[in-house]
Amino acid sequence: MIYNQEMEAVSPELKEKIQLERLQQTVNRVYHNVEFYRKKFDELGLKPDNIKSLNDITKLPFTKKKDLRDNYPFGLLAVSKDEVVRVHASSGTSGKPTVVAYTKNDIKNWSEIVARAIVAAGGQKGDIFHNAYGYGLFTGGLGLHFGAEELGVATIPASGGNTERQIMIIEDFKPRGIAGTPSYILNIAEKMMELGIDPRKTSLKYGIFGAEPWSEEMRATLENTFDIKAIDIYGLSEVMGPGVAIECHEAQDGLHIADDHFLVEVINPETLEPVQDGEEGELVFTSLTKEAFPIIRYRTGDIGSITREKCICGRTSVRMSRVKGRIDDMLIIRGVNVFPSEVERALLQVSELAPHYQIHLVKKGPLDNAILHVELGDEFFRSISQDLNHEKVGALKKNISHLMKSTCLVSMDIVVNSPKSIPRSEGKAIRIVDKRKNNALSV
Ligand code: DLL
Repeated sequence: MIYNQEMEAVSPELKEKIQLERLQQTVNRVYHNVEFYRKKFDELGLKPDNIKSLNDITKLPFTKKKDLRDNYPFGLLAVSKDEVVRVHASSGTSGKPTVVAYTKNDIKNWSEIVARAIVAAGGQKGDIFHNAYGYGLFTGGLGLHFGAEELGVATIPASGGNTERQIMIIEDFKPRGIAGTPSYILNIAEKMMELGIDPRKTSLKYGIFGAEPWSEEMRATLENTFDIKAIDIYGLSEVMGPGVAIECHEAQDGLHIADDHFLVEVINPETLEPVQDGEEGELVFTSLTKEAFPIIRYRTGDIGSITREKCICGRTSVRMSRVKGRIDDMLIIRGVNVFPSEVERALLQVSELAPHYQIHLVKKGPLDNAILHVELGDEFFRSISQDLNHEKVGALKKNISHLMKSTCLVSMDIVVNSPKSIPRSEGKAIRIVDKRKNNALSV
């Protein structure tokens, strides 16, 4: 089923017409209402009238996270404060958060976009829907919540944390759908098993997972653990929040971008030139309908690719690949680039391990070193009489080390831990722990 057939399955020609009109409106809006953009346009000798086709987007300046920080908190608003009905913020790794804002109309559009996303994921009116994304300044909780209400599902605002209570609610309220970060939902499954509850026997049929990078192997783990369809949802607060793109349950093959609201480009992060469809690069988004916080060519820092090929579900949008990770999270280990999600893909194939890991960056003499922390599964741990010095652990370490070399082309020290010793997340998982003084992720 498609929530908004008219728009989601619109012909590419009409879509482009709508996009151009909306792009021109957005460019006018920011030029006249946001000093930051007016200055940037003037520096480039650019007037809103110069945007005559969708290709002219490349004439526009990029926006970066730093621009949001420099204009903290409300410097990039394109409406007066009395039109703002909601504020969200994303916590930066350091310093002040980046703040975003929404008018009533923005919330209406966002809710519809998320309603479309839930339907794409296999949800339908009348469902009970367990929302385990955090409620608060983070866009996950309220973003999914308003979309679910718009669709007409009974929404449980569970938020993140208090896992035993979440399990009681799932057992008693019998939701069909669940949403949360993949790492937290896995955490719920683990707790269920500890309590003697079989996650495959719950009422759940589909899960909407995102807000952090995850792999196809993690999808298989989640689908097998819960006997559900696991659907990838993408978004970021600067562009709107969850729902910028969603996989359809029909194909589970790329995420449909809500491209009547967000125009996507993929660029080479070094040259800033566009790359071909299908080629990997940095995702860049321009909002087309946002009023309070329009954003022009936002450099997400996320690595992915796009395709314009038809999807079997009937939606006609551009699709993006899974996000491999953020450029900032890419490790350069002795000259080889590797994303934590690639490490995850390899590790999840090792049956002796639990699907939890962390990469620690430490100083080793004058050099930096990456240490991969993995965790044994319960069954294997019991089979070696809980002895981490068992010879099978030594052999396992060697195997993992070989696997890292053959699949990720990197050498990492491996530390094998007992079950449940790697910290569990209640929201976004922490995959990289930087124990060095400087923060450059190059080792
Ligand atoms: O994470 C919004 C969101 C909430 C998306 C719930 C999906 C579900 P931020 O906190 O601003 O917003 O973080 C955005 O998270 O730039 C990506 O690096 C990462 N991210 C989000 N979704 C995915 C995904 C929300 N499906 C940042 N796969 C983005 C990989 C993702 N990374």
